[in-house]
Amino acid sequence: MEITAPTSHLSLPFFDAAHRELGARLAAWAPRQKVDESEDRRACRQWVRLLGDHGWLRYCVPAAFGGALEKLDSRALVILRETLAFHSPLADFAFAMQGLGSGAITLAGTPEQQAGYLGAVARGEKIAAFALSEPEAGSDVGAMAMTATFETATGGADTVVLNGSKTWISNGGIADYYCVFAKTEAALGTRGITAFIVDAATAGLDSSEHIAVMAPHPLATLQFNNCRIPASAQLGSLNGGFKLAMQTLDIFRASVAGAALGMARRALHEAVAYARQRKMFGQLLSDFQLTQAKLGEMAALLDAAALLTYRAAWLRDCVGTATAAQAQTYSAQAAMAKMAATENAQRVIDMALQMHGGLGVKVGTKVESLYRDIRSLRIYEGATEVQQIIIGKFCLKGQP
Ligand code: COS
Repeated sequence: MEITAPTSHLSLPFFDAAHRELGARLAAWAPRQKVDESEDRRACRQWVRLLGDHGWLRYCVPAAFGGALEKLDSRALVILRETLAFHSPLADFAFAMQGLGSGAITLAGTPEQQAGYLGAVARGEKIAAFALSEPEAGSDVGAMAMTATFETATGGADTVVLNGSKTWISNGGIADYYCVFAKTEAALGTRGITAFIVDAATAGLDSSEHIAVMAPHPLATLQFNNCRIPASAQLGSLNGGFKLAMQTLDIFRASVAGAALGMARRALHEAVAYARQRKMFGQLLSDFQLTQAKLGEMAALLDAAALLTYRAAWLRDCVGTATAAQAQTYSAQAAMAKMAATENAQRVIDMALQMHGGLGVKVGTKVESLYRDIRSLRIYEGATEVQQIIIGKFCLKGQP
């Protein structure tokens, strides 16, 4: 039986008619796609191809470069991720990484860089990746050790030489290019980082070290060994890389919340369906007040997170981030959304699993895979603790 993602939340005033149409169209399309997900890298490539062929990746880039909408629309990103994650967390991953891996080019790329990469990302012809984290620099981005050194050749073009390593890189090993952040001024911490676009085939870049994780998806450690790229591959301003990384993450953090909502909605759907048919002690599981109370708690946790998520996305789309105060408010609200949605989703999924009893831990059941799928969302793109710090700093500025 085909399971379709719910769309009733799209009637909330945060959304307009185009969002409702998008959500309904995707909810009808997603359950009909059949991808063998037993091998994560092959499956991810297949999802990128499918999402590209059917136009969904066009929401990852602006219209000037083949995108569906004039600019990146946070509410569309949230709806897309929520709906895809309801059906397949790997499909959501494939979609999200095309956006995260091209976001810095959308925000700060030269016209040549935008023309060279964004259309191909939107068609699913180039797989994108965002390379920020290092073995000793995860949450503490300013501690990164990877270096980028400019060399001026006599009579030739300037070259940048990259040395160091990146880790936990989603799409590592299958990406066609990486947006890489490296130190251009070692002593300047967050103020000494610059971004570069590095094509995967560049000599001196090794992406072969695959990292196996509990919910398999393409993930690798990258080694840069005297990796030489043209100076024209610099992305954004010199030493402006930290802010560019944060601005990129700001857009996609609200969409991580969307993905968490999709997984939580699926868990609630599974719990309700199971409670309605499972018999015990002479009645249905759904007849027990204990079950009803749990379902009530799950639904409220989900809706609380959904409202924060849609508010953050609406704020970015409709109020904007043009002034410093608007940008800070948006950062804090996106952080609240990511924190609440991923933490609440973990609880909702855990409750759904508990309701399934032994079946909940049987490999291959939907709640079992959701339990593994949700865990990394509380860590990647800024762990819950990082979101708490962002929100806390905002409160201390007197803007709760
Ligand atoms: N947009 C624009 N500028 C921002 C910004 C944002 N969202 N956040 C911070 N900045 C600016 C600050 O205004 C500050 O500017 P000045 O140097 O001009 O004063 C600068 O960046 C440094 O900011 P801050 O002092 O807050 O940096 P910290 O080193 O304290 O880092 C955290 C703050 C922890 C919040 C940040 O490093 C972070 O988000 N870490 C998590 C990284 C992450 O998500 N990793 C996962 C990688 S992708 S899977």
